[in-house]
Amino acid sequence: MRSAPTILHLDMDAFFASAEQASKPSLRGKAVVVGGLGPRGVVATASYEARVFGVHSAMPMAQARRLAPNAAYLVPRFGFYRSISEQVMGLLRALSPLVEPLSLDEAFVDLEAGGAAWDEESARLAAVKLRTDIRAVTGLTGSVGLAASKMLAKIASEQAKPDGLVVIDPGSERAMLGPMSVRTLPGVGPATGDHLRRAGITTVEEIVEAGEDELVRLLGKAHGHGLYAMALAHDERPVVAERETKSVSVEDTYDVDIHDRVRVGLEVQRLADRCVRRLREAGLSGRTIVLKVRRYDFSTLTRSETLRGPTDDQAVVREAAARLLEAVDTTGGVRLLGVGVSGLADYTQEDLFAQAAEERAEVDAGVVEEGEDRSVEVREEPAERRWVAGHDVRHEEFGHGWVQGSGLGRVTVRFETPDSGPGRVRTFRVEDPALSVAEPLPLVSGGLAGV
Ligand code: TTP
Ligand code: MG
Ligand code: MG
Repeated sequence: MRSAPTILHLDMDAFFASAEQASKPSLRGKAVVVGGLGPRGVVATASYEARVFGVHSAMPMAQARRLAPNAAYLVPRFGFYRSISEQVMGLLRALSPLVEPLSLDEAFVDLEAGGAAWDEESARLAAVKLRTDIRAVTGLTGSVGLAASKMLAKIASEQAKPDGLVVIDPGSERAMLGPMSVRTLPGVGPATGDHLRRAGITTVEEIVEAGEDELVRLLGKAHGHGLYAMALAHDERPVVAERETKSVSVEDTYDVDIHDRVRVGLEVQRLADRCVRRLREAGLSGRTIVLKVRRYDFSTLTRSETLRGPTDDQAVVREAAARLLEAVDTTGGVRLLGVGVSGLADYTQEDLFAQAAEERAEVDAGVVEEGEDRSVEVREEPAERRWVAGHDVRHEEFGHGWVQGSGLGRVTVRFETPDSGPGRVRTFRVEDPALSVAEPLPLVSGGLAGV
């Protein structure tokens, strides 16, 4: 392990909710909950003001409404968050060629590789400047951890939340990790956490006490060995900009074409399970699930679906593959099937999967036909669903605003912009011709100017 804390981990604070607050001045300092508003909707995230009431990610929306009835409830705007994410990742890439994004709001940076830092002091300076730049460019805050390894840098940024910087001094790692929950360690999700708890292991210290042999007995060779090393704070994983392994996939060719739809479904499940096994063996998880089908006439097509966070969960990969299969015509018979996972990461965000699996409507679905241009399906929006809570609109007379609510043939709009004060609310008929859907405005006027 290196001797200076030059691995940086950044994670934006209450990302979706903060983006909404920056976009809508009337919501700043208020409880904001972003998530699916449908009957099975869950919370994507809550502003820190809403967390005070106990609202958190992956909680059913109905429960959030009971806890925080006066919060603002908004539908996620992934395109908007992605554009902010690109600005943030751009700032990170200016620091080092080795930037490893884990999700829209989170990445590792190897400061040493970019020459941006070589010891604790220079690392601290780079981190302070980064946080200032992020604020200037996006108007949002991010928390930063600095340490000598990826695992510890991530733990540090968690401790720094919200809007802070924490440096873990090399040498102090083991004492710090000892009393922490096993769930702090990478690769320990709810399932592994439960498994360890049943064996009487709840803290990192207890992993060390149990010993490597016991861990291997409980979790298998690769996982047990890896986790034991993490518990000792041994983490040599490099920050990788471009993963060498771009995807993990398995496929089978059949001697006789399969015609039976049920059998095709079972084969796809089996392949999904095998693929997950390979993924786990490699200690990876991935965001994009790919289904490959070669038909009786050798026409081959692939379908893919991108989840909001990386998964290595068998049920999630199975479900995604089954959904993708639904859209494929196999009536003539199939001669080859494959299931793959790409968009690989070595961290999983397990609460994301449950949500991704539940809320199909909000999953980014992409369709790739071999030999054709990449095309993304766009669904027609029904007229009555045009005014989505939280989305931006423009009125010919009153200018830019956002939908505060709609129903009974009316839509309520609050007219404000990121650099205005809190705005006024007006109500219109849903079919008012002066009102149209608008793109989000940049959070900081001038965007990247000066950076
Ligand atoms: P996180 O970084 O986990 O959470 P956060 O940024 O909202 O809050 P924190 O300050 O604790 O980092 O996730 C980033 C975004 O990903 C989050 O704003 C919304 C989305 N997300 C989901 O959609 N579902 C989830 O279950 C989680 C955890 C996050
Ligand atoms: Mg975050
Ligand atoms: Mg995050």
